[in-house]
Amino acid sequence: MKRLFFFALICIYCRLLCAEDGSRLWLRSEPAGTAEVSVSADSPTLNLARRELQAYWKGSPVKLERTGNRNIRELTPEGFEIRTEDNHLVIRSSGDQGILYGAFHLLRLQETGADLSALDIREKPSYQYRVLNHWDNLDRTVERGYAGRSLWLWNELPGTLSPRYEMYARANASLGINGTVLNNVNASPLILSAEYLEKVKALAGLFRPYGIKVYLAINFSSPAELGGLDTSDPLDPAVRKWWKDKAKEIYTLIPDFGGFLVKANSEGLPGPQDFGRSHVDGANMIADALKPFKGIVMWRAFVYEPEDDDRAKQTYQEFVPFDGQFRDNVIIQVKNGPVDFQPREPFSPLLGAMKKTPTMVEFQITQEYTGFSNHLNYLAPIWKECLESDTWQQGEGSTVARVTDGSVYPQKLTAIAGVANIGDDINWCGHHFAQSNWYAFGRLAWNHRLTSEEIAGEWLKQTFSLTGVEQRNSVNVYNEIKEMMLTANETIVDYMMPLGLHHLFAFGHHYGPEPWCAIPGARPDWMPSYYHKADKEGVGFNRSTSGSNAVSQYHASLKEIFNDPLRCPDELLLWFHHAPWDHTMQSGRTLWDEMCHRYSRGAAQVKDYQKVWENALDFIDSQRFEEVRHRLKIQARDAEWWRDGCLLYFQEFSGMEFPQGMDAPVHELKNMRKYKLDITNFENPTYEMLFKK
Ligand code: GCW
Repeated sequence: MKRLFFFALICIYCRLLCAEDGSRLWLRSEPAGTAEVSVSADSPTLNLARRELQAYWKGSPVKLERTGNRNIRELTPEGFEIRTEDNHLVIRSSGDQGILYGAFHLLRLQETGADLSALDIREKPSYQYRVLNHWDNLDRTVERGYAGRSLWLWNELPGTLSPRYEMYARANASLGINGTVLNNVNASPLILSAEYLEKVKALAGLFRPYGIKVYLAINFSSPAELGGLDTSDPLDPAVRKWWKDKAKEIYTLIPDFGGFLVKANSEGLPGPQDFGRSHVDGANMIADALKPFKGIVMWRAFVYEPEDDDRAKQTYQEFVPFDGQFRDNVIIQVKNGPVDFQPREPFSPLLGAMKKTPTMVEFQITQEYTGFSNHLNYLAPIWKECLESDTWQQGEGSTVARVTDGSVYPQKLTAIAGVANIGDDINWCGHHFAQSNWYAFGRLAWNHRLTSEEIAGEWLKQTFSLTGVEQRNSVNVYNEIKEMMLTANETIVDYMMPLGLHHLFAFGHHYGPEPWCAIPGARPDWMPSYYHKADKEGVGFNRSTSGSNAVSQYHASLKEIFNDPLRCPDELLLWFHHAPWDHTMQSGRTLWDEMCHRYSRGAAQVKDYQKVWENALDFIDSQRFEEVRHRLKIQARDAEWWRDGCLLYFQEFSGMEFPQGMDAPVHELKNMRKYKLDITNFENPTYEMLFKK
C-alpha cells in the first residue's frame, strides 16, 4: 500500500516535471549523449552542429566534413550532403552553416521515424535570404502579436541575455531561417541610436553561430528625427551622408549586419514621396549606404492611398514603372496578395511583373486576419497556393515560387519573408498549433517544393510525438489531426470570407466580423463596404474590365479567366466580380445558397475539429491537450458568430431565405451590430470579451 502511494507520488512528480507547456517547440527529443561525432575543423557553428548531434543523435557514427569539392560547392555553403558510407554517416558542406543545417536535417529524419539505413541526400535552399519579420516595438508591445510581449528585453540588453534568445536561434537554425528583422516595420527612429545599436549587437553576436543575420526596420525620417537634420530628403547630400555614416557605425559594431527593411509612404509612415521623390530615390539612397558592406535593402511594396484607384491595384501601379531602376542590393518585398494578408487573396500581380528588379514574397505567419492565437490554423496550404500560382509572365510554369527563386529571372538576390507570430508566451506562439506556422514558413523558405502535408506530418511527429500513433477506436489519430491542419485555413475562409469576400473585419483589431461597419469620416478603404459592395443586386468588388479593371494587371492568360464570371474560380468570384445573388455557381447553386452553404460548412467543420481533438485525448499530454481544447471551444463559438453576423447582414441585401436544412442562426443581427471587442485586452480576446456591449 505504502509502496503504491510512493509510486503514485513519483508519477505525479514526473508529470509535473515533464509538464508539456510547448516551450520546447518541435525540438523535444531527449538527449541520449551516445553519438560518436567527428569534425574536420573547428568553429562556433561546427561546434553547435557537433553539440546537437552528440546530444540527440542515436545512430551510427557521424563525420562532419567541410570540403571544397565541386559537387558539394554547387549546393552553396548553406547546402549539404548526407551520405551513408561504410558503417558511418558523413555530412558534407562547403560551409559551416551547411553542416549545421545537415545536422538538424539528420535529427529531423530520426525524430520523424524515417528510414536511416542508406542515406543519400543533397539539399540546398530555395531562397538565399529566409527572413522573419518581427513587428516588435521598443516598448515590447507587438503589433498584431498574439503571443504575449516581445521576446526582446530591450531594457536588459546588452548586459543580460535571456536564455530564450538561444532557443529562438536554435529553433530557427533547425529550419534554415537565416535572418531576422528585430523590430516593427512601423519603425521608431530610436532603433538606430547608439544605445540601441549596442543592444542589437548583443543579439547579433548570439545569433551569429546559428547562421542568423540581424536586420533592422528603419524609419525613413531618421536623419531628421534622430540625427537632427532639417530634412530626410533622399537627394539631400547631408541626408545621404547621414545614412552612410550610420551604415558605417552599424557595420563597425556588427560586421555581418544583414541590412534594412523599409516601409515608406505607407499607412502614414514617412517616405521619399514626402519630399517629392520616388521609391527608387529612397531605396537607392539607402542601398548606396549599405553597398560597401554588402548589406541589402528590402523595400516594401505595401503602399496605397485612400484617394487613389482601387486599393488592390496600387502596389502594381506604383512599382512596375520602376522596374530595372533599383540598385542591385535592393529587393522589393511584396505581400502575397494585392490587398493585405486576407484569409484568401489571389497572388499579387506585381510578382513576376517586375522582370529586372527582384521581388520577394512576404507572408504573414501571425494570424492577424485568421482568428489571432485563438483559432487553429495551419497556413502552409494557403502559402503553397500562392507559391504555386502561375503568373504566366514568362510562359506557362512561371509560378510565384519560380519568379522569386531565381529560376525564371536571373536575379542576384532571392528572398522570402514571414511576419513572425512569436512572443514571450511560454509556448512562443500563443496557440500550440500556431507553432506549426513558424515551422512551415521555415521549411518552405528552405524548400518551397515540400508539400503542406509533408510539413504538417513532420511537425506533428516531432511536436506531439505522434510517430507510430495509429488507432484509437478505429480512428487514426495522427491522420485525423493532420487532415484537420490541412483543411484549417479553408475552414476559416468558409466561416469568415468565402468566395473571394475580403476585409469584412471589425475595425482596427481585425478579430471578428463587422461587414456593417461604417465610421463617419473614416478612410473609406478601411471600411468593409469598400470591399464587399453589397446591394440589392448582388455582392462583390467588380475588378473586371467593366469595373476597376484590376484584372488587367494579370497576364492575358489569367485575365481572360478572372474576367469572366463563368470561368473565374468560385473561390475568387467576389474578389473580381459584383455577382448577382442568383448567379449560378460552379456547384450549380445560386450565389446566395452557396454563400450560406460555405458559412455553415465552416462553422460545422470546427465542431468536427473538436471531435478530432477529443479522439486524441489519450495521445497528447494533458496541458497541451486542455489548452488546445479550450481554444477550439472559442473557435467554435466564434465561427458561429462569423456565420451569423455575415449571413444575417448579407440577407438584408439579398432578401432571400436561408436554404432548407441549413443550421439556423443563433444570434440576432441587431445585437451583434452592438457588440464590441474589449480592446483593452485584445492581444488575447475571449468570446466573453467579444460579447461585451
Ligand atoms: O495589415 C496591416 C496591419 C498593420 C501593419 C501593416 C503593414 C505593421 O494591419 O498592423 O503594420 O499591414 O504590413 O505594414
